[in-house]
Amino acid sequence: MRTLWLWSFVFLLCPRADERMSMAQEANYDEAKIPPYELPDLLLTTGGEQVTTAEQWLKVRRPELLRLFEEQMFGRAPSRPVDLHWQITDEDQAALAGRAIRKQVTIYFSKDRSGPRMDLLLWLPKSVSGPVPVFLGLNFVGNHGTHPDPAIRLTESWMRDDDKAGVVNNLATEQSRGRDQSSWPVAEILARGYGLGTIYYGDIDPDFDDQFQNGVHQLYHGSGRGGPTPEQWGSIATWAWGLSRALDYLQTEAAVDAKRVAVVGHSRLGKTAMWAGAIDERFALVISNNSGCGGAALSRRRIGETVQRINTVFPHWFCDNFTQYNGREDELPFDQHGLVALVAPRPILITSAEEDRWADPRGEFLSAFHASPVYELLGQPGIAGPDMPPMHQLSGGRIGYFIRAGEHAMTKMDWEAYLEFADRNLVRSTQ
Ligand code: GTR
Repeated sequence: MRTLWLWSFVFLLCPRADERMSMAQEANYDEAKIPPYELPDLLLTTGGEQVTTAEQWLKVRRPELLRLFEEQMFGRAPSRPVDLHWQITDEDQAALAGRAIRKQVTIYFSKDRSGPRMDLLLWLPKSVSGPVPVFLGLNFVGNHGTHPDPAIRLTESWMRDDDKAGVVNNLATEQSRGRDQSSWPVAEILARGYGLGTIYYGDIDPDFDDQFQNGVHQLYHGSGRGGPTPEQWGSIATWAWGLSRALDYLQTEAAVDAKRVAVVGHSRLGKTAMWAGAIDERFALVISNNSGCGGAALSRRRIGETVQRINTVFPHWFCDNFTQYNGREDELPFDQHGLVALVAPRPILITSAEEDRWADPRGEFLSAFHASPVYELLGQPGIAGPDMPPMHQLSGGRIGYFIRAGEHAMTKMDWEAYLEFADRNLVRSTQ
C-alpha cells in the first residue's frame, strides 16, 4: 500500500519516464548486495587527530562535524530574525472537557504581519501545576488536521491537493479537520504530564521546488536577490529553523519548561527533527520516527532510498552541495551516525517500522549503534551491540531504539515509546 503511494508520488514529481524506471529498478533491498563500505570514524578529526576526551569532542570535533553537515548536506540557515514576534490569538483554559489548556500563537518572521508567519498550536495538561515538558513537532496536515477540536484554525497555507482528504485548490477545507489525529494522541500525551506543540510545516516553507521564493524564503531570496548559494539552507534546514523559532517563543511561555522540550518528527519531518536537534542545543531530547535516508539511516548502505534518489525527487530538501554525493556515498565526509552523535550527550530516540524498508530500519538502528562511542566518551550509555533488539521493546540508554510491526507512520504505539523514553530521560532540572 505504502509502496504504491510512494511510487505514484515519485511518478508525479519525477520529470522523465526513463529516469523514473531506472530509479525504480535501482532500489536495493538485499543486504547481500550492499557494497562494502567503511564509516568515517567519528572520533577522528579531519586533520587526523584522535579524539580521546569529552572536551576535544565538544570543542574541536563536534563543531567541525556540525559544519560539515551544514555545508555539505542541510545548508546554513540565518540566525533569529530581529523582528521575530508573536501574538496569542486563542487561549482556552478549559479545552478538551476541562482537561487541557489550548493556545494558538501566530509567530511572525518579520515586522510585516502580512508577510510569512507560522501558527503554533499548543496543548498543556490541566492536571499539572508548574512548567511542563513539551513535545514539539511539525505536522503534514495543518494544525486542524491533528485534532478534531473545531476551535483550531484551518491552515491557510499551501497544501498538496487531495480531494479525498479535503484539500481543494491547494487549500484545506473543513473536511480535512482531524484527518491525521492518529499521529497525534493528544489526550494520552497530556495525561502523562506533557504538553504538545505543533505547527504545519508548509507555513514555514511549502514543500515543493519553487526556487526558494515562498514561505520564509521570501524574506531572504527572490525579488532579484538570488536563491540560496550551494551551502545555504534547503527546505529541511528551513523547517528546522522554524522549530527553533517556535522554541524562541516557548522560552517565553511560563507554563512550559523550555529546558525540557523534545523535538519530534516523522519521515521527512523526522530528518528535520534530527537536524533541528543537532543545530540547536536548546532542544533537550530528539525523536526521529521512520526518518530513513537523510535522517537516521546510514547513507553508505544504499538500501531503499539513496542519496541520488532523494536529491532527484526532492531537489529542494538539501543544499546544492549535497548533490555532489549522488551515487558517491563513499565520498561523504560523514555518515548519518554523525547526525545522531551531534545530539550527544542529550538523549535521542530512533524509531523504525518493520515494513518501512524504503527507510532501511536496520540502517537506522546501525546509525544509533555507531554513534554510541561518542555518547560513551561523554559518559552516557549508547546502544550495547550491533544486533537489532526484539520488536516492541524500547532498548538502549541515552540513545534509544524502538522498532514496531507495521508500515511507515507515526502511531500511538510509537508515542508510547516516546513517552517512556521521555520519562526516563527528560528529567526535571534541579535548579
Ligand atoms: C518519501 C521520501 C522519504 C520520506 C517520505 C515522507 O517520498 O522518499 O525520504 O521522507 O517521503 O516524508 O513521507
